[in-house]
Amino acid sequence: MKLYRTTKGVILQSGDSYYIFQEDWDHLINAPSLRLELEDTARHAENISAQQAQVLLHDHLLSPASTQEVWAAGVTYRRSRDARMEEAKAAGGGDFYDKVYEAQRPELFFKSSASRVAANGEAVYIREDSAWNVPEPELTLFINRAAEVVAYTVGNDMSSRSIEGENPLYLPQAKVYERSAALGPALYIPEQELPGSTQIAMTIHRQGEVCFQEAVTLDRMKRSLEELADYLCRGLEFPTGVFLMTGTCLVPDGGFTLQDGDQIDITIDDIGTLQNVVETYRIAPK
Ligand code: DO4
Ligand code: MG
Repeated sequence: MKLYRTTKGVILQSGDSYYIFQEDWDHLINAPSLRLELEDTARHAENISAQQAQVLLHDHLLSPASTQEVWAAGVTYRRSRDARMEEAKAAGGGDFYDKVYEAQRPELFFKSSASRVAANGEAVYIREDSAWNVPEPELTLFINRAAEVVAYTVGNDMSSRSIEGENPLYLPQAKVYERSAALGPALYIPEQELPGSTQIAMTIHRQGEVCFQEAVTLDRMKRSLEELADYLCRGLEFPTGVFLMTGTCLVPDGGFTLQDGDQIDITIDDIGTLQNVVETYRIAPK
């Protein structure tokens, strides 16, 4: 089952059927038995055609984060560790990434408030003061107020590698800025846990040509999803739940940096495709 937040109401997709209904999003996604709740909703809500649903989703889709904070895990895949050790070597920060990859406690950092998140189809930003910018395609968990992982979405943890590489203490500036997080298009509520064979794929188009394309499976992650959720909820409560990006394994080579107009497509099996176009964020002069 998939849930979409739109300006016209909540859209539920169950198999090939679509339903629309009015309900408070935060209340709904924190329901104690979300799948059962949605099965019940499907029996009473207004049925709409796939074509009507596509029009609503095209014109009125919002990000799945209405009030929820977005957090992120780092260095959960070997590829991310290696790339970051390389970029931070000159600054003397390389060892920290290796240590956190091996440590019991994962790296977790605050990524975005809900109001800064880009929805599917909206622009994601790169910073004007950053020379090296990359997208990070990440399976993203929705953890409800009771600290249970109940749904998944596609996430993009946009990052400045030049700022992070200069000094790991600059991580918040490399990671947290306007529209540096994208989520969507839907919340996927599966019957069972996601299999390790779940594929995360990213394609970047520049002026109509593919300039990056790679894919990886979830079983390459060093940590379990539950472990990440558990650490996040050890010292924090989230009254309306929280989104947690789970780290990247797809890191473009050193010569690659995003440009204005690049189109980023991130697809995760069964969950969907998150598509955003890149823009440089310029603060208007005061
Ligand atoms: O340690 C810096 C961030 C790592 C990260 O965002 C990732 O591995 O996905
Ligand atoms: Mg990341």
